[in-house]
Amino acid sequence: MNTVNKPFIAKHPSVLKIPPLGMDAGGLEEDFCRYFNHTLGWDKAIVSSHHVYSSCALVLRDRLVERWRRTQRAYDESGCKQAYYLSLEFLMGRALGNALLNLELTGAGAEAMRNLGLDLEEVQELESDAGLGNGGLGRLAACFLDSCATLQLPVTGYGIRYEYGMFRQKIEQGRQVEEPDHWLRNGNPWEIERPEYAVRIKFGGRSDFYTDPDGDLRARWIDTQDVVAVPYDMPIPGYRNGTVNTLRLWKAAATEEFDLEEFNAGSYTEAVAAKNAAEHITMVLYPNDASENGKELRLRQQYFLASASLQDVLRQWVHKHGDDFSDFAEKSCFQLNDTHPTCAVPELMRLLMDEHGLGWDEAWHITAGTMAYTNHTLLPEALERWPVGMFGRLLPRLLDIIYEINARFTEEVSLRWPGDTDRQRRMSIIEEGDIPQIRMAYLAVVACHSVNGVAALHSELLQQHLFRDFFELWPGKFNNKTNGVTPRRWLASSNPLLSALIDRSIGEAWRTDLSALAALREFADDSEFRAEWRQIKQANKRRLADTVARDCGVEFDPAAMFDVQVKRIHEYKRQLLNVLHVIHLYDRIKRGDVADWTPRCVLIGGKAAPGYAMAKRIIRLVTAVAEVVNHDPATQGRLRLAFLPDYCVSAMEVICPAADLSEQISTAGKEASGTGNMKFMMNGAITIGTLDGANIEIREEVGEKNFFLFGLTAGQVEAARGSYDPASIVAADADLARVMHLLESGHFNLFEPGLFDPIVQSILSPNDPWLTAADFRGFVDAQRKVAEVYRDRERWTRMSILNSAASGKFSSDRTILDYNRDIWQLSQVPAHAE
Ligand code: B1H
Repeated sequence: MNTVNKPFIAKHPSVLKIPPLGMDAGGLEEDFCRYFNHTLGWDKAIVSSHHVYSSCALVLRDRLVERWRRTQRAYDESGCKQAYYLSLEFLMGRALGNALLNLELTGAGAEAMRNLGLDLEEVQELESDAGLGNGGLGRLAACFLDSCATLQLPVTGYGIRYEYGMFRQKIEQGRQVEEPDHWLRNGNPWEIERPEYAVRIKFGGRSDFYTDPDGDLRARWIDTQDVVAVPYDMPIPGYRNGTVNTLRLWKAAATEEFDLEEFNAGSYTEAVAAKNAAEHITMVLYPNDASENGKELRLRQQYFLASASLQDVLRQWVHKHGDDFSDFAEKSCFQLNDTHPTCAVPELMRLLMDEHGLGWDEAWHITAGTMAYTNHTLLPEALERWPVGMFGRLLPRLLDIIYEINARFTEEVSLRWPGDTDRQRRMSIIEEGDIPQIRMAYLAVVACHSVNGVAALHSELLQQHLFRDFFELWPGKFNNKTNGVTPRRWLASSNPLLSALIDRSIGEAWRTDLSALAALREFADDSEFRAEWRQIKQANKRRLADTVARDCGVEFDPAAMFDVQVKRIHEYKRQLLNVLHVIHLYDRIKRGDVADWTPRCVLIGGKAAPGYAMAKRIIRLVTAVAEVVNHDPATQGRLRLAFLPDYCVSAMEVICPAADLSEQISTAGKEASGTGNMKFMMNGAITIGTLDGANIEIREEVGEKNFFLFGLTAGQVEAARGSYDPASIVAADADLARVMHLLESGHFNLFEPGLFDPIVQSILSPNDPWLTAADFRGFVDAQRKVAEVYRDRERWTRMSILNSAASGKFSSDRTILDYNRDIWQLSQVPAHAE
């Protein structure tokens, strides 16, 4: 490592004084002007709006850094146990509003901006989302960091600093078009580069076995092509508690000598190309929420993250304890966010054995003792497998270690079930076949001391199906941790009007103890309170209607019911079922079946993986149906449909406060948890949903009367396999038959015949895994009930309030306390007062 970049340890005490929280307001304006005039905005020729935003961000960052230092010092000095959340995705969204809220500066910030003739909300809009994630899994990681900081738990996030995050979605001629998301174009004021902590990452080469001076057989990984990982730190402020945790993101860079070697050989352009290849590793986020498997670059990303993060943790350990790892497992815990960072298992073994001289048993004890695995999906196509050949070429030393883990594990299985070779084959980490594959989920289960699912049903299904054999072997490893979302971003910050009403009614404690919202229950019977609740929903709906008008060109009437489904486009999530319902409503209107009609505006939004043709076609269907419905005079005042382009974190902040009805209609057993469902519930939307994922727990909390249930259960879905006959379902249901006829007749694709044939075929296929036709009747009936209840405004409002009131369980604070109680066992460590 470059000596110039060695950390400089300051001996002098900090000279910075931090005023108490909320008293930081003084000086906001001056500080802003200083940044704007002296550092950023000095070129008067360009009055750049992004300089306004950057100046604001830097003013706040200054107020975070001293607290950041003190928090990290408190962790370091207390010698407390620490946890590391390893994730290929952190879907952070915007940081400015969050920093203001957590520093208690929202009001003062707005005033400072006003005094300068600026509008804080407009400034906030200038920030690009940090879209370093696909959807639920990445956003969960972001909510968890917020909760850990708020609970003052010593948890560090480790991820990748993708140059390009989740693609931007445009809709052109009704179709999804992807555009690169160059979110760093204008710089990122929230990150601090830490070149002094850069580490080397090995790829390729081979294992070399040798006998050390003690006569022990050891291995080293040689002839490698190395890449450098450079950390960038982002501050994670707790809610008004002085704590600032760290999200450390790694960027890939070429090694210096690699450049030089090539350069000295006279091949300057090759040297530059090599540099490029190295930097490719962290260039772009893979945009698949249920992955396309087997891409080598993706494996490079995964190993890069695992190795860099582990080396970083071990460096800090060795700095304090030398090569004595006897307490390491008691003081550290790694939470693996799905199998994506599971290379951490063999990598920790390698580092401990090859680099720090430990024996296998000791290294295994530490690895198993520190690693915990969260599974997020049962979908077979999302279960990661790596071809042994590719893995061995890229990470030969890790493959040795995986083989050894598997050999020892297989031995354990054969001792437990002697002669059961079928079971040995079933449970093997290596799947044999023409192309042998490494089953990453099995590797994670074998190596980790804890395996959890993300909602009660999901955890149950993991034990009964995917990990059945393993559950038999080690029942104590398995546990559930129902997901949650942070109420700071998803209620306090995104819904200021409702937050203020709640504060006035029951106090402010809910922001850090969401179960306090239960006190809202008694207000459900207060008609004045209900009127206020309704007015706030109306105001939020007007704001969303503006967005929809601007981005979709569709007029939404805030007096109508806002029926919303926003999430990744995937067949199992059944946006298609939603569209079939819209077509059915349209058909009813055209038939004149409009007595006691409830006007409804249906909003659908979400991104399709670029290679997922069926998902893209479903988007095309939404836009085609919208085109017909919205332009038919008969639907005026009754029905609107819009597809919202580029659904993302900051869009959800406008959407969830404005929804009346939350669509959570996945095929039962397929959605591991869902987290959008929780954001909607907190903001007083009522759910129409299947018994899937966390919906089940949502319904339990709010009571069955306040939830619109429909559809097959996971058990019934399972049982339907082999006997499903959609054609006869269609034949027996006049409404569905009419909907199918409209689709088949080309009513929505007059100029593109055949466009929706694959969709029609999928619905009519006996092999349709999503059972769309099977749940149509139940869905339509439940929607009729929804419409009827919505017409009774007082009743609806009561249900809306009761949903918010019952959402306490779905705070990520509760989830994190569960992780901490059962898996991490960290102490809460307040930041140093000075
Ligand atoms: C979830 C993923 C996922 N489950 C592969 N699995 C990915 C799989 O890039 N990849 O290869 C990325 C993401 N994401 C979601 O996790 C579940 O579908 C949701 O039900 C759940 O709420 C969320 C958080 O647990």
